[in-house]
Amino acid sequence: MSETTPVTFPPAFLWGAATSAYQIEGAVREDGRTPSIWDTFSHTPGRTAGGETGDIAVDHYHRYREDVALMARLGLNAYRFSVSWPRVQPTGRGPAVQRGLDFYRRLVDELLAHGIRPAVTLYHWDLPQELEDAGGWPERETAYRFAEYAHIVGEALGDRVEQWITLNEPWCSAFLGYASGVHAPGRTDPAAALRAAHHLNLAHGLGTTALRAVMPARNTVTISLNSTAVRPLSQRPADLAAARRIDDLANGVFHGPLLHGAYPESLFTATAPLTDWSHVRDGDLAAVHQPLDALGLNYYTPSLVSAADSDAPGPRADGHGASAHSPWPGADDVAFHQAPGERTEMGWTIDPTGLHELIMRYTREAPGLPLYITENGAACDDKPDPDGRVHDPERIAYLHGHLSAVRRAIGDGADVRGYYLWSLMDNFEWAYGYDKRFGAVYVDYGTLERTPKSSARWYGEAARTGVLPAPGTPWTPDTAGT
Ligand code: GBH
Repeated sequence: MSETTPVTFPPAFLWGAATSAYQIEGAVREDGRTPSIWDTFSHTPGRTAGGETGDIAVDHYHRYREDVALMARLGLNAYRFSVSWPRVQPTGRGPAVQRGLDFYRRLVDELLAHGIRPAVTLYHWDLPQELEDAGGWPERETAYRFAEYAHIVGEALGDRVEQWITLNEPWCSAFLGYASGVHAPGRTDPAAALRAAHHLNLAHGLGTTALRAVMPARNTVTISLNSTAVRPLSQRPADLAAARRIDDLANGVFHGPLLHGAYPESLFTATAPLTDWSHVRDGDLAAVHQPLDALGLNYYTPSLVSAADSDAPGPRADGHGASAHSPWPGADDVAFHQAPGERTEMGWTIDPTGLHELIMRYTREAPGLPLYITENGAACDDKPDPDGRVHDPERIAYLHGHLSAVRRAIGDGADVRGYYLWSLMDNFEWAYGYDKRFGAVYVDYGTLERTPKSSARWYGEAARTGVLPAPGTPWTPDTAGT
């Protein structure tokens, strides 16, 4: 496709935006909600930038009608949100709190009334604190509790929501939560993180079975993975081996059981000093290996790795974020490098070829399975102009590049059915607090007023027409519309 050919998508393509409960809802003590691990973590000094929390976030719990109306005005036809587990089951066990469920019933009704298709994520990192106190994801019991919770939400919303996602990015839950500790619950125990990864896989499998038992057969169940495009720094055998190690820990640990019913042998070998994997019981892999209706992919940036002894030049990034502890159990001899190219405000290199590469990998590994890009987007240095408008040409360029990569993959035979921009609006960016803005809609954190950025108008135009507008005019400052 040449630069000037219009980039056109199939008519049924879903043009969505994504959010998650703790990042937007606020109202953390209302209607029976109890603390999740993210409430505890964000209220622990030193855990998040500036000690920021999701106590108020962007107050979506009270402003959901306004937010849905805004999505409809922009022209989106899909919305991915998550349900807060401690709103529905405050202790992580037992009967549901109806007031908690009612919020999501109202939200779904509002979306459907505006012609927006809801996609529900059951778990976007906010484990009820009581379940963490009982051991959290390293304990098998948590997977059974998740299945019960899935049953409750499936029963309540299954008649109106067709698209279901069990877990968001189990890699982050397991390895950022329990190994590097930069995410809640902030533990730094690599063996526990590997157990957590298995119990998250098990939770997905048991949760899928529970959902299907209570929902109409037309509904679809999937999982959103932050699969990683892992690139070796060079073709040296040591660097290729390092890339394979990270591929197992980033991708194989989930793709293996989910798509093929087995963990990679090489993962067992590499982690043998940490665990004998005896927490994987007979029958678990069959439980995890449910036929999926689709696959969800969240993509931001590729990873560039080498053997730690590599003498290659160039700046280094350790891939550990703010922690001295690695999120990669058993891979202390692997070095992470900054991939070349422009970066977003997160410091993540912008590289749409990684998205194309992962879509084509899924197409090979899971033939026939429809794919959704369940998150993709960029943090930019957004500031309102004196006239109050917010212009974000960098985000438009990012979206144009990545949506073009999606379109290219469709041309190459991939069955991508939709795209959810991360994120609908600026929100609580976990350990980074409110400083990193991922929204297509700007939020003034003083007034909580919402203002669509130029990228929101650009994306809305793409959603309404099915064609990517050129990234330049009329989206540039002087000519952009309202
Ligand atoms: C997603 O996580 C989350 O689902 C969403 O809630 C969040 O707001 C959004 O992305 C933006 O962060 O860590 O330097 O080695 C994405 C988490 C980002 C983790 C990329 C791995 C690799 C770069 N992933 N990261 S680095």
